[in-house]
Amino acid sequence: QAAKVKANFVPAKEDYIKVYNRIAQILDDAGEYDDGSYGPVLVRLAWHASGTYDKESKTGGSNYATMRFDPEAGHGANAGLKVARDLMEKVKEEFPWISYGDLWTLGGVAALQEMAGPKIPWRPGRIDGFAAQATPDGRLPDATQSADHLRNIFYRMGFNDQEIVALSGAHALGRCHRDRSGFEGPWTFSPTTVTNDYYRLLFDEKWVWKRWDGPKQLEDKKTKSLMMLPTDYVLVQDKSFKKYAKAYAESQDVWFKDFSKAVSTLFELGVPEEQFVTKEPWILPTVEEQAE
Ligand code: CCH
Repeated sequence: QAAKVKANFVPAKEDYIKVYNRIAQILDDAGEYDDGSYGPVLVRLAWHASGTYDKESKTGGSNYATMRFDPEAGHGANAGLKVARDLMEKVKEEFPWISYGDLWTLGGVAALQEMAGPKIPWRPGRIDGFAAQATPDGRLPDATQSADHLRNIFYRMGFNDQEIVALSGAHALGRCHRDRSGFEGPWTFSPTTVTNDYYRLLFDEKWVWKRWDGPKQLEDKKTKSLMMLPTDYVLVQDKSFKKYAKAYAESQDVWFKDFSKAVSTLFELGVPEEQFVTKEPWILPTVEEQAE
């Protein structure tokens, strides 16, 4: 009888808000982990689950949550994301009706919004797929490469130069981990708050190649405590990218607007329109707004 009730359960917006709130609680369970929040790694999970999309073959993207399966789980780009998948598994146990694709992208939305970012329009409808739908390695960007590579990877998802630059500002958050990517350090001084500091720092600081035995990365000459990947630095070297990076450095509002739109699109890559339960994406309230 209980199983039958569960099978007939049709979640409403309020139910997704409950999941959002549970994720918001988990963000702060981080304790000594990194900078005290699981937010950045959850954003990265949502992005890597979505960024495998190929618009030509219409494969990859967030629909089937194929990073649950090997070999995709073990792809080099996904190193360290087990932390995030395990956190989301706890939520899945409490809300078994939600698909993994919805859960992981909602995790990204909750993390960004709760870390003072813009609202990310989101809607449910992703379904759980199978290992056979997992994507081949090499679909996510390689940080050691140049502008051509960034364009190849992001154009394949359907994005343009402006969107590439807007999405990259997510590196205001979190850090690189030696034991995950090989790179080391945070991009900004406030890695658990969504700000346009990533762009500001790219222009305002003097960036020099770090002398070390690790992969090629830059450090800020002044404090040597921040980093940029070769692919981050490309945004102020390539003429077309630089124009957008400058605009985002000058206005957080302009960036928030473009970032919100691009992230919302990113998280829906690979999901057939007819699968979504609503035409108009939802703007979910933050925990703070719900308390008002
Ligand atoms: Fe990223 N990212 N990312 N990134 N990323 C890394 C960490 C984060 C690239 C490489 C890396 C986006 C785009 C790119 C986040 C969000 C986004 C790391 C360190 C590498 C390397 C991983 C580690 O060691 O833990 C490259 C190349 C690109 C090319 O464009 C986009 C787009 C987004 C989201 C919209 C976030 C957040 C992190 C921090 C994760 C953490 O654990 O702190």
